[in-house]
Amino acid sequence: MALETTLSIIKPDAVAKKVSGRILSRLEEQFNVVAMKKLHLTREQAQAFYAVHKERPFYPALIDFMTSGPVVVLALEGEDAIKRYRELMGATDSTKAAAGTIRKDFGTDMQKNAVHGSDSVENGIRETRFFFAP
Ligand code: IDP
Ligand code: MG
Repeated sequence: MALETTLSIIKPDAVAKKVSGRILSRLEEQFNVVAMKKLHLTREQAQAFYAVHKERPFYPALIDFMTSGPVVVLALEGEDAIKRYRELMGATDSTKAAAGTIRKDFGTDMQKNAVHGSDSVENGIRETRFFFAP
């Protein structure tokens, strides 16, 4: 195991439902929150952040969703943080996420799934740098 950094975004659906504080509590229990800010993503920011998905059919709707309201962005640090945070988040489809996961408890469906999390060590570093200075 190694000390890793992963990027979390509390998405517009969760912020609108006023559960960002409850989600933050779960994150703080397991990770060191090294940076955090609330912002409203511009279309340019959302398009650049999700550029890897730009050929996917859900991409236009994803950009609309991610720019529909404010988000909370957090850099999380911990041992094995990428995998451990993916487990804490749950499956992409909130309706199929395991009991006790953030997406099961606060998400709605495949798109409105409450949180983002990096999927690899490299993307954890890249996505953290997208939002925060070193
Ligand atoms: P992840 O967030 O679990 O890593 P990704 O495949 O990286 O899932 O997709 C990024 C985001 O795009 C998802 O969290 C979700 O909000 C949205 N998304 C992914 N697949 C679909 C889909 O099939 N329909 C609608 N939205 C989707
Ligand atoms: Mg992903």
